[in-house]
This record gives sequence, structure tokens and C-alpha cells, in this order.
Amino acid sequence: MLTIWGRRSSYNVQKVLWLADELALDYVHRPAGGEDGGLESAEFLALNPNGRIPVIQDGETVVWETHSILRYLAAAHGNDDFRRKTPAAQSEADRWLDWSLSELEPAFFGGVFWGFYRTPGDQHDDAAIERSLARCDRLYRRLDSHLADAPFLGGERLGLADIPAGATLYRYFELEIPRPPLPNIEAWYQRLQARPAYQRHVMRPFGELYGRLAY
Ligand SMILES: N[C@@H](CCC(=O)N[C@@H](CS)C(=O)NCC(=O)O)C(=O)O
Repeated sequence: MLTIWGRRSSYNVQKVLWLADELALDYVHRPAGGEDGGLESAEFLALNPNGRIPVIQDGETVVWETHSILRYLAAAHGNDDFRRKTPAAQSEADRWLDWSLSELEPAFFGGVFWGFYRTPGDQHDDAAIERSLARCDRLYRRLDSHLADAPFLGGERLGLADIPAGATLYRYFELEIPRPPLPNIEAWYQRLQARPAYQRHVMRPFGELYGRLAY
């Protein structure tokens, strides 16, 4: 049995739940972190000594670090759309996971979502928010150019590449922030919004996080 640990408002947990449902996996969800707490318990630290969510247990196998979990689920349970047949094809998906982790998420989730939305207004660093917004403009425009060639990041069908960057879109488009014209991303976002798994796990109200730095 697969168990997925982590509160539903965590964007990293959302990626894992979204993928699990795209793969039609049977799993138990265990809320943890945030208001649910429990990350410092001995039971949880035995799973992830970092005390962070998400974590999965798949039989005897425990995996932490979101993108390692995504790769594990795709390798262990994925179909051809999520587990590519050659190293070169797999690298096309992998690069978007790493790009999202090292470029897009620090700019959007770190700089804008954390700096603008989660940080109380009287503590805003306006210059830093402006820099993050400018960085997001550049990165989302780059993504938009890539999406001119295919409906999904990895090609004709949804794949692993779409999960991390796609998981940023709901909050990116819901926040009251300036955005450049992104016609290809908007079309991609519509395709994602049509998917029940995306609706269920990513398109979730996030007001509980407003002005909240606690977790
Ligand atoms: N590099 C880790 C980061 C994990 C992380 O920071 N998770 C956050 C939620 S997104 C967390 O555990 N926060 C504490 C909490 O929710 O209480 C990963 O990608 O899994």
C-alpha cells in the first residue's frame, strides 16, 4: 500500500497527489505539517529526518524530496507517458523537473508567493518582490516559447515534465500580480484545468496561507 504524507495546501504535496491520481494509484493520504503538525514526531522523523513533507511509503520503500518522489512514482508505477523509454527521452522530462526546482520555484514560490502573499504587508520587501516578479516574467516567457511547439511540456500528452511547473500555475494566475502575455501557457493551463486530478489537488483555495510565515 502506498501512503502519501503531507498537508494538502503544500504545493510540493500537491505535485505528488496530482501525479498519484494521474497514474490512478491506490493510496492512503496522511495529513502532516502546518496545522496538522506531527513533523517532529519520532514516527515522522524516522521516515524523513529533515522533518519535511511530502514523504511517501510504498511497501518497504520510503522516499522524501518531492522531485525524487515524482521520479520514483513514475519509474515504479508510470506508463509510457511518465516513464520514458530511452535516457535521452527521460532527460527531456528530467530537465523540466530540475529547471522548475532550481529556477521557477525559487522565483515564484520563494520570491512572489512567499515574499508577497505569505509575508504580512508591513514586512514586505518591495524591491525583492519586484525583482522576483521580473524573474518570473523571464521564466514564464521562456516556458511560453517552449509550449509553442507542443500542447504539453513533454510533448503531445501530459507527462512528468508538466507536474512541477504546472503546479505553479493555479497560484500564479490567482494572485493579483502583473503578468506578461503568455498565450501558450494560458492554453496549457486550460488543458491542465480540464483534468480532474489537477482540479482536485492543485486548484485548491489557499487563503489559509495569506500573511502566514509559520510553516
Ligand atoms: N526540498 C524539499 C522541501 C520540503 C519542504 O520544505 N516542505 C514544506 C512544505 S512545501 C514543509 O515541510 N513545511 C513545513 C510544514 O508544512 O509544516 C522537497 O522538495 O520536498
